[in-house]
Amino acid sequence: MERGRNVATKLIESHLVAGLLEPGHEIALQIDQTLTQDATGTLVMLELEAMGLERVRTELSAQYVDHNLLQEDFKNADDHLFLRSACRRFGVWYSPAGNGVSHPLHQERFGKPGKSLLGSDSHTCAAGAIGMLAIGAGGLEVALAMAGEPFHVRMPAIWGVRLVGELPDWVSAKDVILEMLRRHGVSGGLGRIIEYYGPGLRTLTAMDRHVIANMGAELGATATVFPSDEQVRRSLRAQDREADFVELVADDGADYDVHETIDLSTVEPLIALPSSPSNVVPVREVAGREIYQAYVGSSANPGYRDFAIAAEIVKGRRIHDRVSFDVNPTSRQILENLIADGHVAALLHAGARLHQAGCNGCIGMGQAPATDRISLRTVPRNFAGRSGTREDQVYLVSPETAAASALTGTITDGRTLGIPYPRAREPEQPRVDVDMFVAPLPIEQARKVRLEKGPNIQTLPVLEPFADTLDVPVLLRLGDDVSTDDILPAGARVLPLRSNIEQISRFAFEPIDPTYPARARQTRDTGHVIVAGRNYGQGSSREHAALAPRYLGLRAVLAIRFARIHRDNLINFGVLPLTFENPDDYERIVQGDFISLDGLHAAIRAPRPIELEDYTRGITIRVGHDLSPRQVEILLAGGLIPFMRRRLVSAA
Ligand code: MIC
Repeated sequence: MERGRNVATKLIESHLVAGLLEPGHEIALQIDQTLTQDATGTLVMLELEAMGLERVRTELSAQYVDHNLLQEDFKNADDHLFLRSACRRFGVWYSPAGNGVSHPLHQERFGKPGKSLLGSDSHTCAAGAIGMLAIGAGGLEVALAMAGEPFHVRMPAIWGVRLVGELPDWVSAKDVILEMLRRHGVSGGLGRIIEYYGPGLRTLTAMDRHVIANMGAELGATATVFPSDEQVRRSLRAQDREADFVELVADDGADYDVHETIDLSTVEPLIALPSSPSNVVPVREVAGREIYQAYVGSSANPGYRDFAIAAEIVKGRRIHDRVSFDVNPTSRQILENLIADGHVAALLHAGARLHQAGCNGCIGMGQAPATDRISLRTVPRNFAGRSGTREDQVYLVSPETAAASALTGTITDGRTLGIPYPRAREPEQPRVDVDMFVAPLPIEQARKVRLEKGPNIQTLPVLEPFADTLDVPVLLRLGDDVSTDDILPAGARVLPLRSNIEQISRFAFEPIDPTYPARARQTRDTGHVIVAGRNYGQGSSREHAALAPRYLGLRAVLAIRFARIHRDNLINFGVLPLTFENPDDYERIVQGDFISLDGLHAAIRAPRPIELEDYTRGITIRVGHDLSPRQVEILLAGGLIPFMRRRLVSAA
């Protein structure tokens, strides 16, 4: 008997262009909408220019300016103007600086249940909150989707998480996703779509679901989906968009490949300790530690409710005088509503520092904490140094825990404050402010638009085809869970260089080994490799983490296992991701060894292990890859841009 279909399967089937719906097989998906943000969007627009695209072919593409907001010099400002001109040129919606954070804005303004969304940001998955198939990817993949190409991904296993019960007071959606991270760690979601279902959904609003879906990225999941139900209808109605509501729920008797249950009534306030989102313990276990900063905001807690609850907790009280209480509103619209309802006044009066709507300190764009001092943040990631302070101590928490701790100056479980749990809900009919979104120009006008490029905006480096033989040194040997923040840091110093690969490459692996860029540069023509452990490249989708090392000579990475987006980014920029046939061999290669890989073209095309000679150690190690036939051709061409160019030429 055929089993009922779950929401994830329905979404995949309705977008399937090619491939078998069997976990692990490569499938091609039709993309309806795209999302780009400024830190990754400039490369995407340069890629569209390189492809000679006339106009995007999606149903809707939107570009947000939310990351690079500090303007210490001309670079970020130039990027904003470049993006505005590119939106006018290519037919993309433009959301300017100060309008707000891409993921919640996109969900509220453009998100549609049943549609697919591809975004050049790992947290694009947040829109799964309203029944979208929303996936984060590297910028090149998004550029292709904007050009009308399908997106290729391995068919994930569908992981059904049944929610029962109701969250207790002082516990909110952030604690649910922290509970998932406590149970499964930062690679627990690899190769999976997480689908939440069950009676516990009833009390979770669309923005609560956004919190949970957003940090599915921290589990390494391909996507997270929720059904489109009455809560979704209500959220669209609140944005004057009820007409866009479509019901999308699982069939009766729907089944899943993997099963899990969370009883919401048993979840307690949780906290992720430095420096991984999966170092989760109950807040009570670390209560009393002195803090320097409490921080509310980011795409991981973006709802009106998240700010309103913090405001209600501190209302009429004063924060501790050691604490920097940073409030980062999600959007112009949410800020207006918080002002109208008196919440901003309550926050300010209690001692909060109010910042502009945007990502801000979440990626180290300001608000860096003091050395070795504890910063409690509602953001999605706490990788070491990401805050901008090298010796940071960032803990991930709910808005309740952040606000309670701001008052006491120590890590505090709100339940011990001795005050009643305030009620704070999304307003049924908020003020809707969409005036700052700029609609695409009609095509006749768009054709005349010239891209406005400041001096820091450089064209992409040209990559040559992949070599048949590698005789190269191992320049780095890294551990498990290396993040793209380790590979190519963000922060106010480095983010302004996102449009300039030559400049940004000087920061590659800086947090791990600052000598790498100079050593690597010497191998630009001859090449080098890197050895890594499990879950290599977790975190952000920034393709700079693949392109900058490639520019410096990286040709292959040997790892025990790769994170999805970074692995694809490596291939798209002509770097071969190899895995150890026997994970124990990881221990046998040493930094500084010379290795050789021969006859690679034939070996990569053949489905058999490849022999790697480590001639410093006199050993042979078997490695393999799991590239699809399409990815093999992309790699051999030197990456996705030369591959597409070749395809376009042969089509012409
Ligand atoms: C992040 O949260 O790490 C970022 C900054 O949003 C990135 C994108 C980027 O590096 O520009 C992401 O999540 O993909």
